[in-house]
Amino acid sequence: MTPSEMKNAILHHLVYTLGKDVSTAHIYDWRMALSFAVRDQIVDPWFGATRRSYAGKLKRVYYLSMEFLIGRLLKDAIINLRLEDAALGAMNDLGLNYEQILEDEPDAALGNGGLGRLAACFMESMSTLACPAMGYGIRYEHGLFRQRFEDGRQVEEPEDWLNQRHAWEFERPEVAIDIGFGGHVQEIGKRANWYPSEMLIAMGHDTPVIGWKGRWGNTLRLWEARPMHGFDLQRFNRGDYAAAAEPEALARTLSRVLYPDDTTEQGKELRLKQEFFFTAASLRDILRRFESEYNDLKRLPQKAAIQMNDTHPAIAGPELVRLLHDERGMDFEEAVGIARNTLSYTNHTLLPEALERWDEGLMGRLLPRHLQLIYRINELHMKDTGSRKVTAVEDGHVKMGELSFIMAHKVNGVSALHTDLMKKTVFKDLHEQHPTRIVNETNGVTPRRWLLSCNPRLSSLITETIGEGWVDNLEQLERLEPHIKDSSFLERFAAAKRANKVDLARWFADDLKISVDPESIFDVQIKRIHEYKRQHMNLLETIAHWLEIRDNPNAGWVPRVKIFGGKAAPGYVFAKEIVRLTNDVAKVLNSDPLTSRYLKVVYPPNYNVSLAERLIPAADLSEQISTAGKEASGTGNMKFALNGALTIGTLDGANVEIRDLVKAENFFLFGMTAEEVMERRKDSGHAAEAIAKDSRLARAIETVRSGRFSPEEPGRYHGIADNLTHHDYFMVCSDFTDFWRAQREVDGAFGKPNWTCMAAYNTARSGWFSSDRTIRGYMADIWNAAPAPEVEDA
Ligand code: DL6
Repeated sequence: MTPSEMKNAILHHLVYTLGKDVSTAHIYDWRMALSFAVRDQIVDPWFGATRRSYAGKLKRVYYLSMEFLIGRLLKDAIINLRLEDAALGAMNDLGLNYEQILEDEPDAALGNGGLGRLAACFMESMSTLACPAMGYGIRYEHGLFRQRFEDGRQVEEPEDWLNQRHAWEFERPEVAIDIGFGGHVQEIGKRANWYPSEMLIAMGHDTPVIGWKGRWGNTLRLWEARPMHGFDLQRFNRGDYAAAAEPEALARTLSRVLYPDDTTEQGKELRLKQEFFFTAASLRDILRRFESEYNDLKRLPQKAAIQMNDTHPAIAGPELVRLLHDERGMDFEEAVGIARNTLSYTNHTLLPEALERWDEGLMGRLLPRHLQLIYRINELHMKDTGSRKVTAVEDGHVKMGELSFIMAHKVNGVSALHTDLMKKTVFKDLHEQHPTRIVNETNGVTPRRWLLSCNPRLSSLITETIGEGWVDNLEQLERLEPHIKDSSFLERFAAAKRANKVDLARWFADDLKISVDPESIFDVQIKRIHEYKRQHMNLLETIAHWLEIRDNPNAGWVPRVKIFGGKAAPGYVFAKEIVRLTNDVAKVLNSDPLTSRYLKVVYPPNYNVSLAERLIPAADLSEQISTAGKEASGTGNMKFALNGALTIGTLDGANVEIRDLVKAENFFLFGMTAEEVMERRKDSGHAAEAIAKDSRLARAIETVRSGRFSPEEPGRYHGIADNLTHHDYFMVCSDFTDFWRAQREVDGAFGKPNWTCMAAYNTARSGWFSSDRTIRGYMADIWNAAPAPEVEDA
């Protein structure tokens, strides 16, 4: 497409789709017009892919996920369709600011963090690899809350991405599926009819996901909850307006809000309903499609692979059995076998509090037939394995991890270490019973968004050096290695990083009113706020560092900007205290005339995908400092390494594999291993002992306790200080001394010529972390799916 063709398409949509005239158009109108013009280019390859899937009778992958953290889509589509020149040219011609238009798009924040972002990367990779696939999730009216700081405290506000029309989706009113809850079951022999007492409709909205060079396009189908019987006119005519609208409001509640990644009990019933709602709708849609092509349900596993992204869609097991057994008359054991061969399950966490368990009473009330089937699935499992242990139901709870395991033919972890720990801990017994079921698929990230799109300076340098094959074959980055000896390459590598830092510094100055020196180390920790991720350890080290600079301000300190980003779950009190402490520390340090030249803290609010795209290309140092054994994989760690940041990290999650690949000398390792953590935890005095041994740590904790960062409320952080001193489950104190050592090693290395070499090695050796590689692994090891043959560039 030429710039002038693009311009005409934009003007056409401005007038005929948006009903606006050039003289009255707002930035929103221009953004929508550009989006529609780009979307037009997606439709043909997207239709083509669907047609080829049907014509070739290709096996399809169905990715069921409660979360798809997709972020903005406009730039992604432009990049994948290679329309940058056309779009930029058209915008220039129209006298518009391209960057500003891209920035106008709201982030689709339909996820909490890693799990949801992984699902989004996978969707893009499946399209790039021409793997026929469909993503299924919920079209939340409000995605993850918007974070604001008030007096340093996190304030949550509703996120309203759908206030404006969503340019990328196609409404599918004809894809409307009845979903029931509650009611009673009438057993007929071993089968049963379920008569739900509450009904609503799941309506589909399709977003095309276009792969690299537009070779293939898959669909992300998100379900919206609609009432079965809308508005009650009789009640309305009687003047009871609120009651008239009630059924509609109740039904819509189901797809209204994304559950924050929370530990509270409230609202659990709604969450279980959400889980069943989207899973049941997706399964019915999948079976409908299958039955439109084939008439033998035994072939389902050959033609469909259904991936359960975590346990949120775990009800897929019993629901698929119900559809096959109760509704289609298949023998129960055969139905279980077919369901299992079709389903597979990804585990994303070993944290006990994050493993879902549903109260049997609640499950029986909402899904009476499913509970009966869960008991039968359990019995069958006991019979088949000769075990006397009831696995999926315990202490009045249905354990969704175990249920998923039993109903899946493959269960995967998301990094080598995590998979290994899964076998030894949460699924130890099940692993012994099914030794080949657990496999590893280390996570990955899409290089299109996480390098090509977010870091144009580094991308151009890479393409000029080794050609553009790396974009869909990331392991080609290895070809950069010989150039790391070349001083002009290194200069350009360093210049790209520096320019990214200058851009970020400008943004900090303009948007946050904080000035930072781009010559400083940009040290970044961005992720959900959680004790196991140990933002508070990072803060303690910052405080200790600050105190030391104050003691001796002229000791030639290496300047640093500590950058934090992340949201705390609204019900997670300790995490919210960490948020507040970060802001309070920033306030004190940034205004300290003795030290602020050397140390600043920046915490931009509302961390999201777009902010990550801004921060990662400018980072020198990536903080991956979780307590070993707790971070299943991490994917931020991969994005940073790919963009030439060095990692300071523990041997946790995928850090282990990153360090192996980028080599130990290009990684700042510290801390205990997962085994050492487990061993040390046995000593109840571990924290006190560590504090007694390290005066820096003791002083930093005492400074927090003293109220230095909260003079208006000196006791504000006693909770944090006490927790660290007496409890410290996540081993902040025991790892602190080594963390300090590693940070000083960073100071020593930064600014030396070798730093750029180390950074460039990180980029050159991160090719393995492409989500294309991960998806190839799923296709081969789990889905038994093949790419569509002979796809061509659009
Ligand atoms: O697998 C994606 C991502 C991992 O990289 C993170 O290490 C892990 O914490 C995250 N898990 C979740 C929530 N899990 N649950 N439930 O986001 O998954």
